[in-house]
Amino acid sequence: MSSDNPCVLDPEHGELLLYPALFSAEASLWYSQLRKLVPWRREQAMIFGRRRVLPRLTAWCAGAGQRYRYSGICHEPTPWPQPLCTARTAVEKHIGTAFNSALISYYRNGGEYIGWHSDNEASMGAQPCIASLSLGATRRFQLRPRQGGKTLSIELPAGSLLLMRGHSQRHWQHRLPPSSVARGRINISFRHFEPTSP
Ligand SMILES: O=C(O)CCC(=O)C(=O)O
Ligand SMILES: [Mn+2]
Repeated sequence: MSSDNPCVLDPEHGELLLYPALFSAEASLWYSQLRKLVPWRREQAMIFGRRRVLPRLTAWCAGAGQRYRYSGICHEPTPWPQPLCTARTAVEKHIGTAFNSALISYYRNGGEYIGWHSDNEASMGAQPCIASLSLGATRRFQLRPRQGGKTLSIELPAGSLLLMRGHSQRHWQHRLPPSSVARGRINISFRHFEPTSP
């Protein structure tokens, strides 16, 4: 783990913090281990009333029986592979917050992406703290204020950690647009999950 200082992306509120090289030493091993060990799934979502296959692979690591539902997707929980436990402990130690779940996405090439959204489901709590760890290819990530205003574009290299906390999910949307890179990327979005219904 390197001891780099965060870059504050929203100086007014200080709720979006980027540590560009926090886990650059560990990133390559975690990427290759997780690519092999995670039971990747291709989920379908309901978007504007139509079933669509997600343009990425995903896995939801959480406690037994803790399903994560949004946009017509129901992620069944899968056990935590060892490298993910190692990464979680390292992230928790650095930022001083505990996480009980992780949504993991595998973008096999630049053609795979995630569209504009906020992670603001009730099950994430009123002020979710999301620690987003990037592994593999560097990709551009964008944030736009919900009230309108300038879109922020940042690069997320392997080993970077983006912290989204406080009211940031209420004030901002984010996405990972398609790109021309050929290499794959894994994103781990550590969260604290509070199931709201059985
Ligand atoms: O891949 C990323 O950097 C973002 C993933 C994301 O927004 C999510 O899983 O909710
Ligand atoms: Mn998200």
